[in-house]
Amino acid sequence: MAYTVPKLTDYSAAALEKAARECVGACTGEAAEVRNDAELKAFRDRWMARKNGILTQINDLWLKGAPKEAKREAGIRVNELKARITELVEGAHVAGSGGDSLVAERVDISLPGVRRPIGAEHPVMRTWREIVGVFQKLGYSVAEGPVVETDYYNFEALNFPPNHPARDTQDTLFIAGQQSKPQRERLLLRTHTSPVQIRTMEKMRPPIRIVIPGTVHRNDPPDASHSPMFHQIEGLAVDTNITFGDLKGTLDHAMKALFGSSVKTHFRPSFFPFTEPSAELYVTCFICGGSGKRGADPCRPCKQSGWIEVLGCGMVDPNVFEFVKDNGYDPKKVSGFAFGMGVDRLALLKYGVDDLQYFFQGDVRFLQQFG
Ligand code: 2U9
Repeated sequence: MAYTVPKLTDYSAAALEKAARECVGACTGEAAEVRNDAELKAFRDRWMARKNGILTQINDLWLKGAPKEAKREAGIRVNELKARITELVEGAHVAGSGGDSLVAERVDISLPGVRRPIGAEHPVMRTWREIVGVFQKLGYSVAEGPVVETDYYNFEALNFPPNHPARDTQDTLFIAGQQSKPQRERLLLRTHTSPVQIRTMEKMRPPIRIVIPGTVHRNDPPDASHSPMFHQIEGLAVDTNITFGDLKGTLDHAMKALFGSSVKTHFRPSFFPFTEPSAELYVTCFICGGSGKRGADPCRPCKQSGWIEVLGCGMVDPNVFEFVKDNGYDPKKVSGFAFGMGVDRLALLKYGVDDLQYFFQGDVRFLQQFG
């Protein structure tokens, strides 16, 4: 039988307690019977409707009808009851649709688990880590520095004098609104990580062996082999009596560690403002093994030459040491070699990717191949 609010004649504590217990019992029972949204609405209305809902009836019948001396006690009881009923009605839900019912919490352990896709290291970062690791094993420390640099550290201290045409080889992104400053203080996005070598030499006296990985920017529109942002790793070794032979031995070892012990290295003369003499380093193409052919087809990465250019290097130009001479880098007393490589380009070659843009688009289908 559906619950109806009884009239109270006995206002003793025991009678009020009994009436409240029956009311809560009825409400709990009805809440458990709710089967769908329409029933849930009807249940809520039946108990909570301002006009003639059960709580309103209780208020009218039990409270307003209470004799004067019982009003206070009845008021406390009715308020407790209202709170409990409100709690029950608000917590009610359609059976099986969630909430705190035991049925809803039952877990089907025969269902497959939730698969969490496991990420993979980005191929550029993996190449970065591998290269840095090779030099760390040789005793090199890792140094890092700011991406927004001054003209002084990015160009002047690296032997690119103001207005020198060598600056045009690195199309630079300048920070706006710097014209009122002296040129050497103007800010730009570093075009190479070389400023960090200067900053490190200002702080640390020779001998030093450092590698500097980092992002650099150039005003190059993006295409299959260019990006306005890319990654470089540069290295610097300064000591007494460092020779071009040390440079060749170090880089030959590094290339074998990176690309396999069978690669051969080959140096060709080049020019950079900050090194003299300068060279480009080539390794035997690790796609075709130096033959220039892939089966009957020509090998594309090395353009059939059998050699791939991997980095630039050279002996630090004495003019560069002049800028840090006061910290122990007197070009008459010390010498050093430096090298620089594009991490993204090496990752392209290593993984046989034909478009640099894939690295920066964040397409999961591309990245999943490296998982
Ligand atoms: C100091 C002195 C010398 C760093 C060097 C190169 C040669 C080089 C390029 C490789 C591809 C840049 O990413 S890339 O476009 N780099 O060829 N970099 S020597 O020489 C230094 C650096 C700092 C103080």
